Amino acid sequence: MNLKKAGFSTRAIHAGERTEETGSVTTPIFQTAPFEFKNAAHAARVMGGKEKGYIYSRGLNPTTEVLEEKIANLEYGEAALAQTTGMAAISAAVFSKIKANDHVIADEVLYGNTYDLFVDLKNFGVNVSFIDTTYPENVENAFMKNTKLVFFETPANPTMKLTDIHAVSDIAHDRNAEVFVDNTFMTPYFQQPLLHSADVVVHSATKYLNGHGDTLGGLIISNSEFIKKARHTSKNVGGAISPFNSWLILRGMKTLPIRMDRHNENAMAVAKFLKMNERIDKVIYPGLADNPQYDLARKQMSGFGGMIAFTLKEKADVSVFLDSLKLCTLAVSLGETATLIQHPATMTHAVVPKEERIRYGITDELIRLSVGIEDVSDIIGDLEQALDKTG
Ligand code: LCS
Repeated sequence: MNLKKAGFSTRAIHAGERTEETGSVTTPIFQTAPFEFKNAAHAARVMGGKEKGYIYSRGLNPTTEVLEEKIANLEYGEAALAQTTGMAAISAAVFSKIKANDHVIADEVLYGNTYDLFVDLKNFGVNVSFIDTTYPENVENAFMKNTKLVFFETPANPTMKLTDIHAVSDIAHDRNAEVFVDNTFMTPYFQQPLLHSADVVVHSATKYLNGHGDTLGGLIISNSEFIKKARHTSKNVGGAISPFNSWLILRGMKTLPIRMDRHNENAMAVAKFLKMNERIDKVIYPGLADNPQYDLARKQMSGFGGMIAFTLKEKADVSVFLDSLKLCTLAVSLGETATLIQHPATMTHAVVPKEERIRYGITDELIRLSVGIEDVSDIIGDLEQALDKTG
């Protein structure tokens, strides 16, 4: 069957899968570090890149390769590289693109460690401007002669603001720079940045792609030439994922479409509930029709996902509310079956200096909710009883 033309769910299950050698119905876990060469001449051909072959799992592993082929298919890329964490994927992608004396434009709202990575780049002679990429004109104005890369998340962690992938890609390409998009929150089920002209997509596969909160993982998707460079970087930096973790993510990805539909449906109901509650000031969910970026959401996303940001009216209510929850789990991470809730200012974004994070909208009153796939009445019931304890 031509999987390129098959529907998303069929591709999520079958793309890349390689079972023909043994008849195994699921992809086996090749839990090995090295691979045996047939003979010295074979070793010379494989080591010299004249023949494809497995050498050592830091570079290529058959189980991980299936994961790479599956995500490349789903994101409409030519190739992909799997890494041990989302941060390993982001750093391998960035290190494969930029060098000393380059300039990078990054959105000011990024997952805390991604932000911190870009701050640290100055130690390597790379100049980074943090701006609000929500407004494409800001990106245009931030360009310098040596700008090589524009990096953003859409929706952004944790404020849920969106960036117009197509508009920013057009601006960057006119100026000889590339656009990297972190697609963790949407997954390829709801958003395919490469189809909106982005050059590279990165993921924390720890989140929705794996979906069960039991492994870390990261992915880079792009054209074959870029992935070749990234694989070279990864071999030197050493970010290879373990075959077992690749297998867990592969297993998770097979149910991605049905999980995402449920996350989306539950989050919409929860966002509508939160909007009506008097203890709450603002609810930011791209699927709410009065969200200022609703039109952009509809243009570049086919669903709105499971992530919601909201602010309580009173800062003092934050800890009372969080401590009163019984079903929603107080934990970082996101995108798993269970509903997770956290306080960005003291948790995921504690590394961002206070003044900056407040300027970016990561205030002390902001709460981030990763709506799970439990019965939505139970999620809402738990939020309601905890909100009732505040004030
Ligand atoms: N990109 C985004 C958008 C993320 O949310 C995260 C992690 C990463 C990249 C890094 O991925 P990792 O290395 O953890 O696989 N976000 C987390 C969060 O919001 N809470 O804990 C981790």
